[in-house]
Amino acid sequence: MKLPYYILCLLARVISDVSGHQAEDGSSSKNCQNIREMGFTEVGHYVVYNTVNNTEEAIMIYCDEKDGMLQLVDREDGTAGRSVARNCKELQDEGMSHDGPNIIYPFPDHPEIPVLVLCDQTSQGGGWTVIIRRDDSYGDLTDFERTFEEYADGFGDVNYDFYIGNEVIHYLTDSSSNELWVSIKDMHGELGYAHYQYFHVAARERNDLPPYMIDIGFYDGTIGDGMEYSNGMGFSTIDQDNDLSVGDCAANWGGGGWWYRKCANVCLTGPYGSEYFYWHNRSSPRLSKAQMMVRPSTST
Ligand SMILES: [Ca+2]
Repeated sequence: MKLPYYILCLLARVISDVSGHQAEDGSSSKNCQNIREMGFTEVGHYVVYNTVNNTEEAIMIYCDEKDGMLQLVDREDGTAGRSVARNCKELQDEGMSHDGPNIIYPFPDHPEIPVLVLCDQTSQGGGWTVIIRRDDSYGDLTDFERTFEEYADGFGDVNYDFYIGNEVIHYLTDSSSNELWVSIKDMHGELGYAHYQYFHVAARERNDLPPYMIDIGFYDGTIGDGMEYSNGMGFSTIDQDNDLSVGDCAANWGGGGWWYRKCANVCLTGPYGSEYFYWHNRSSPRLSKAQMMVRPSTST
């Protein structure tokens, strides 16, 4: 099977966190309990082996102090099977009840491919998959001046600041109707949110649409409908100008990728501390923190 480049990048990103473990007697770990019995006590991702149709299948699990077998579900024969959750809402349905990183399988054509994401299972009922997080209090800040390919693949660290990637955002929002929750903290410490009952990012390549076109609506919140101005726009980066400006918004606005029009009322990817990391119509538009997260719509 030939995998697209962005998926190989995602795989490399996830697998680098992981190592396989085998007991001294040669038997393979099947779950977090086995991992612990072998002396590993750290929370994190581990590879275990389950026998499926007489062959050993390597799967990745997330072992946590509280939830133990978070990433495992029981098969009918009593052995542990891999979670098939496509997003953090499905992980919540499987029992994940705290905030933190976990593995999802968001690609319908490649359901075997894991992606490490950050889940928020406590805000507004939980079930949220975080798609971007900025926080200028982190010690080693991630650079958001990136190419179109980097924004497609995602970058950063889910434990700190990161962008999940437009491929993942597309598939997360394409499988069902999704809502979006944006939370910000400005330079004066004021908090606010914007909630959109509808949020969709189209595919990278569709003849009739610009790449990763945003479709967003049904706002409520405390900080104003800053995203509406971007509605219907494709995604632009320093090396790919899909905006309606004569100039190049991404290149001229500090380097962040965004759904620029001429250019934008809000931007959550601009450089930390700059006027391009901001939410409009505020006494203090510059931001210190920002987060966007998505969840399958609960209302019909
Ligand atoms: Ca332009």
